[in-house]
Amino acid sequence: MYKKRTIIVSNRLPIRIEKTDGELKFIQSEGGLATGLGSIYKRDNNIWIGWPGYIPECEEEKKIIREQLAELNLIPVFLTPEQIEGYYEGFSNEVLWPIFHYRLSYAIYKQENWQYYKEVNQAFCDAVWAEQPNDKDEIWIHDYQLMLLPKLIRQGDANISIGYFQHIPFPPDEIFRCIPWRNELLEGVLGADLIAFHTYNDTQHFLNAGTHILGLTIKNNCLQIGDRSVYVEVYPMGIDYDKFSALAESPDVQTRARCIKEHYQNRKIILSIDRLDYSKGILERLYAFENFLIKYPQYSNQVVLYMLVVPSRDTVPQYKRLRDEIDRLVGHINAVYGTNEWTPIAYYYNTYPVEELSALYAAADVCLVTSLRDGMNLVCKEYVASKENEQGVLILSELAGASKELLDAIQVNPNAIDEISNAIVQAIKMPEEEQRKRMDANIAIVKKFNINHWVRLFFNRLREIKHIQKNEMSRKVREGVREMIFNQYQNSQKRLFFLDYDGTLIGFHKDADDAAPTTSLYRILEKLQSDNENQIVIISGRPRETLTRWFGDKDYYLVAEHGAWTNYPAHTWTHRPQLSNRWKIPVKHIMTKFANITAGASVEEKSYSLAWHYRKAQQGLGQLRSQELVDSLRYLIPQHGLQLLQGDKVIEVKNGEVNKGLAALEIVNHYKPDFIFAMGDDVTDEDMFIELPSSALTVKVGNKKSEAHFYVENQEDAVNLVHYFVEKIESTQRIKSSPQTIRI
Ligand code: GDG
Repeated sequence: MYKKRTIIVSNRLPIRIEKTDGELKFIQSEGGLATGLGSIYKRDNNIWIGWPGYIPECEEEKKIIREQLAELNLIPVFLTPEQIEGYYEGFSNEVLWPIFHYRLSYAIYKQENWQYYKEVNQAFCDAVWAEQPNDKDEIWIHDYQLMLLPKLIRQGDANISIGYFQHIPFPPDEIFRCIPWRNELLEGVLGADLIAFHTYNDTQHFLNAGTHILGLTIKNNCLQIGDRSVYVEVYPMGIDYDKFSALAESPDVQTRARCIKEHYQNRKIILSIDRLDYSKGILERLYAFENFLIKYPQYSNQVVLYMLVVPSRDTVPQYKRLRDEIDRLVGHINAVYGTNEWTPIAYYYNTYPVEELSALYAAADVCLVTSLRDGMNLVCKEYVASKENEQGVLILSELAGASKELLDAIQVNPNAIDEISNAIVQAIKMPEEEQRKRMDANIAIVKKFNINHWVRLFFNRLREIKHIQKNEMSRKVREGVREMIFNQYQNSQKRLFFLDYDGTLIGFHKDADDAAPTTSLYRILEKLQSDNENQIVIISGRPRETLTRWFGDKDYYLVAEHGAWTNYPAHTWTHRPQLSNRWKIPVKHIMTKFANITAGASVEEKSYSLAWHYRKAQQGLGQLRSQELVDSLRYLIPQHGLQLLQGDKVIEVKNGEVNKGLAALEIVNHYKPDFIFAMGDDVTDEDMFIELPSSALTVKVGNKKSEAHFYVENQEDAVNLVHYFVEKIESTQRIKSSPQTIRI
């Protein structure tokens, strides 16, 4: 039996390669992601693909690295210095990073860097395919450096299982829109089946980008890409809780923590740890600390800000400038406010072993996180995990993803300098009991939603989604289904075809009158009707005058206004008896009011219904107003026994006794067909799918939730299906009528 594999792909492998005295050393990363995924990629024949962070000197060295990494289940993607410069530093860090952290003015758009980004994503794709994955395997792609990869991989296998997780924020769609290559980036990510972010807001921004920029259709958190449903969800990343909590308790770390406290002579230690990055709000933190020293001079000599900044990207000019500014500000504060016995800020630009971090977490009275934007921020979670038996207070930026989970931290706006200074005072003065209560609440969250939980949830959901997609696929009209329908067709003699009009036989137009039948549609319908055993029924929401204009001279039966009018059986129009129209006055009043405040919206009056169209209204605004309209109409609906239909860019209110289902059923009961085919795209067609006998072959246009047995992807495929019947009918007629050759 085939054992499925998990393939992790990220920009960097969870390894560092160092060369000392001509010897290569492989140092495994202790980062959160490496730990969380460690239990997966090290197992069986699972693998992790990524850049090893090292440029080999020759082919021979590449070979050695490849072999050594293979033993650790790691597959390297080697990059040239030009590729690293263009793809990583140029595009990822100078376009995507600033834009995704809401820093539009920091973005530098260079076409050549985009070319490198595409080239390297392709190189990653080649590396994935070199491992020959199949659709039983699972691929998990990490982060913004590889946004094109999901689609590139998908092109090699339509069914392969792909998850994408983005560790940094996703900005509002109007910010994302600024990137010249935004469509390609979005389409790239949408190659995945499950796309996940740390916070709900990020998912909403991504969904908005999908609908507003690419014009995709959406249902809840699911975007439709052709016939594939792509889910966009929230999976806040956790940390290895047990590791951090055990480390903080260990005797060595405890001893070191005591040393640190003694070194600072039991002054209150305010800790901050971040990579050098403008998104982390390091300068703002320093301004706030200075403000605190000015505003609360009584705390002079009683606190120390221990600030560890981890070197990062300091070849990028923006980062170099930031580093210089931090150096300057720290120097300024220490020089102006420090004394002989006291230096307010202990600043280190360095990387420490994790044991030292742990001791700092254990020793710190306050942890100060002031990110201006942060996907999650793991430092604050590590601090919390180190405080099972220690006191401590977390001050957390409300603009870090972690703030959505750690509600018991003191939350601050990182731009509000005064608010941060006050929060420092609140933290220093916080009674022990309150500290414990808040910390315990945060601990409970960090402990439960740990890194293993995160990995488990993600894979479970990816599997569920593949299952949902598979079910959807089995409902899709493809060759097997078409043949089955045609077999039934051939074994029947009295056939009814219920065909909805707009969105089924013809595409939507901004102007309803432009949606007249085309010559080719007439031709197809004529051919279908030309078999004496076939009977077409056009069943539509359109007024009867329009249907008469378009189909009045045909043998088809017509049902207008969702069933209020029908020309069955005598080809003359009759309407359902005793329909009241009194409700129209208040409903029309409300609809007109909304049409008057929404440019591009209009009210259509039919004999037994009123429709509020917003196809021509501004994207988003039309949707919003339609919802407000629905809310305003809500109380009138039950009062007058009405039915409210939310169709494609239309809100329609009609008499409750009128519906396509009842109209179709009446025809069926009278006509007594032995084959029923019904196809439609709208909510109004659902009534028909529900009411018709279960043996009816019902087809929904568009892969939306439906009572229909089958679906076709779009309006073109709906017409193609009718066309398919016609061709089949013609070819079987030809066979029947061609002279038989007699073999002797
Ligand atoms: C991105 C997103 C998101 C720091 N200094 C040292 C050291 N660290 C470790 C910390 C922590 C990690 O680095 C930093 O994680 P963050 O989450 O704070 O930030 P980013 O690196 O920007 O990560 C971020 C994250 O992805 C995960 O999705 O939370 O929002 O920007 O684990 O402990 N580790 C060691 N020595 C150090 O000096 N050993």
